[in-house]
Amino acid sequence: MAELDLEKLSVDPATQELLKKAAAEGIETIFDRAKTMKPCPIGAEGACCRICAQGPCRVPPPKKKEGETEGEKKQRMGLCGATAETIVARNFARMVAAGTAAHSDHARGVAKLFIEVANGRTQGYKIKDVAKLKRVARDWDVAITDGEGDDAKPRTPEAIAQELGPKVLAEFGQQQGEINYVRRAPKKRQEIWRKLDIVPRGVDIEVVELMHRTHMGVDQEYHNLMKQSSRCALADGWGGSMISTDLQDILFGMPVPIAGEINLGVLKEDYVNVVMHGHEPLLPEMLFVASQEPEMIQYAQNKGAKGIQLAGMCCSANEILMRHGIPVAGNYLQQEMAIITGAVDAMVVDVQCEMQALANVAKCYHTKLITTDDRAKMEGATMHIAFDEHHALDVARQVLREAIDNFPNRKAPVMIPSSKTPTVVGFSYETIQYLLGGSIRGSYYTLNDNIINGRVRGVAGVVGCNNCRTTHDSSHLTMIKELLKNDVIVLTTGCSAMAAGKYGLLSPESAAKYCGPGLAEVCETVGIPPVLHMGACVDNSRILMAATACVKAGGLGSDISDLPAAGAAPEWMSEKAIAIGQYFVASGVYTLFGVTWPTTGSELLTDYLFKGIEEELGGKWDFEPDPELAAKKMIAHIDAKRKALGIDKARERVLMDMEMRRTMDAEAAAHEH
Ligand code: MSK
Repeated sequence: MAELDLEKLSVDPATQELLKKAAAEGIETIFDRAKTMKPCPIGAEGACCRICAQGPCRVPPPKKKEGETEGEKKQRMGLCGATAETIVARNFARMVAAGTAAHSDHARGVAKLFIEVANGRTQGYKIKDVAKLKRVARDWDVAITDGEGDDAKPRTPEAIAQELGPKVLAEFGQQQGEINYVRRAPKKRQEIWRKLDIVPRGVDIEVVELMHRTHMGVDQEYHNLMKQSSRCALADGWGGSMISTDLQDILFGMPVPIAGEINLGVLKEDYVNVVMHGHEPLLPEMLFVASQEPEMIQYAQNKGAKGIQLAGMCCSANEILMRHGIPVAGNYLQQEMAIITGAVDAMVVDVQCEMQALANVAKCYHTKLITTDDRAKMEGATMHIAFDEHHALDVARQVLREAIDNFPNRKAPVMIPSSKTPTVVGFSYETIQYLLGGSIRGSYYTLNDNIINGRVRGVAGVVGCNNCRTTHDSSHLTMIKELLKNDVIVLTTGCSAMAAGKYGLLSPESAAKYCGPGLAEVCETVGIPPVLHMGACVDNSRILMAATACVKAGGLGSDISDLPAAGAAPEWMSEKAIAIGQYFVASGVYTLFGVTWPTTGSELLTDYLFKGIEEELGGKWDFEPDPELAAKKMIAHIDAKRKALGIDKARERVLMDMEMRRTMDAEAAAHEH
C-alpha cells in the first residue's frame, strides 16, 4: 500500500483517524487506489470514443497554436470521421442521460409506492403531509373537493392520491406535449424553453432519445447534441427530481428545521450500529419505524447491546436526517471509513454512490453488507434482502434482526472517532418562505428586499459530491466560507451539505463567525444558519423552486437568469452532477464545477458551454479547480447581475453604512473609556 499524506487526503479529522487505522490493519481504500491509479488523460478530456467496435478511438488534444492543417485535423478524428467535438459532446450527453435516468428511476419508484399507499396496499406507510398533498394536487389539476361552491365536500387524502398518483406516473411514459412542472417556472423561462424547443415531452423519452442520438452514426453536430442534453436534463430537474421531492414530502413529511448530528462520532460502541447508505428513503423510513419498536429494542438488548443506533450515509442520510433527525455518519468518501471503525453491524445499501469496494472492506471486519434493491446487487455482499413496499416493515425488521444478530460478532479493535457536530437542517423551499414571512404573509420578498438593499449580496447553491482526486471536503468548505464572508447566502444539498455540517456551518451561530456584516445581521434577525441544508441530490429541485419564488416575489428581474445567483459543485464526481449542472444552466444559472472538466478534449464545445450557450439559455458552465478563485468568479457573476438590475449602488451604501457604524462604535467605545 502506498504511503498516504493524510492532510492532503481529507480535512476531516475522523476520516484521517480511520485512514491511519486502515493503514495499520492493511486495509486498502479508495484513497490508496487513487494514489496508484491515475485517470486516463484522454478519457478525462472526454476524447475517447468507444461507442462502436472499431475503436476505441482516441482523439489527441488540439495543438496549442493558431490554425490547424487538414492533416492535423484528420489525426483528431475517429475511424468513422467523428470529430473531437462530436465525440466529446456524445460523452458529455451520455453523462446527462445517465444522471437523468438515475434521478428519474428513483422518482418512478416513489410514484409507484405513492399509488400503492393511496390504495392501502402497503405496510407501514401513510400519507403524512396532507397540506402538501393538496398543494401538489392543485398543480396537477386534481380536485381536492367533490363538488363546487357551497356544496363542495373535502375529498379524503386517499381519494386525492388515487387520482394524483397515476397522473404523475404517466409523466414518465408521456410521448408528447410538455411535462407538468414546466408550468412552475417563471413565464419568461418557459418562453425561452419553448422558443428553443427544449421543453421535455416526458421523462423517459428524453433519456431514450439522447441515448439514440449518441449512438454510432446518428447526431453529429455538437450544438444539436447539447440542445437535447438540455431537454433531457430539464426532464430531470423539473421532472424526475421534482416529482421525487414532492411525493416523498407527501409520504414522509415535508422537512422543517430539525436538529441533528454529523460525522462518524455518531456511531456508538455499545449499540447495534446500522448505516443506511444510498439515495431512496423508502426502506430507511421503515427502518426508523422498526428501530423504535420495543420488541426490536429488547431483541438488541438480549444480544448484549444497549439499543439500536441508526445512521445515514450519502443522500439517504440527508433524507432521514431532515425528516427524523437521525444522525449522519458521513458523506461519499467516508463510506469505507464507517466499516473500518469496526462498529458497524450492518451497512444497508439501496442505489447510487455505493462503492463496489465496500464488499472487500466489509469482509475484513464483521460488518454485514446488505443489498436491498433488485436493481443494485453487489458481488461479495453478505446477503440480499429485497425491498418490497407491500411488506416494507417486515423487510425492515428482517434487516434489523440481521444487524442485531451480528452485534456479538464484533472483532476488536473498535475505534469510533470522537468527531461529531450539531447541525440544524430541513430547509425546504416552503419552510424558507414561512421563516421569511410567516404562514400568512410568507413570501420570498423579505429575501429579495435584503438582496436589493445589499445586506445579502446574492445567493449561491453549493452542492454535489466528494471526489478522491481532491482533498476530501476542502473545496466545499473553502468555497462556502469565501461566499459567506462576502455576504452570499448558501443553499446546499448532497455531500456538500454534509461537509458544511461537519464543520459547523449548518448552525445559526456560524453566522456571526463566518459571514460578512450584512448577511450575519439577516441570519441573526431571522434566526437561520447562513448555509441552508435543503436535502438530498433530488432536492436540488427545491433550489429551482426557491429561485422561481425569488423571481415571482418581485424586484429582481423577470427570470431566474436575472437573479444575483450562482451554482457550484466544487468536488463533483457522479454523472448525476452533470445532469444537475446542465438543468441549472438550462434554467438560467451560472454553474461552476471544480476538480476536473469532462469536455476539454474539444475547445469548440468547451467554449460553447462556457460562453455561447449563455446567449441562448441565460446560464452557462464554468470550471475552476481552485475553490477560492471559484468563489470569487461566482461573486463577480453575482455583482454583474446586481449591476444589470441597478442594485449595485445599494450595496455600496450598505457597506458604507456598516463602515460608518464601526467607526461610530469605535468612537463611542473610546468616549466611554
Ligand atoms: S450522494 S451523487 S456523491 S452528492 Fe447524493 Fe453525494 Fe454526489 Fe452521491
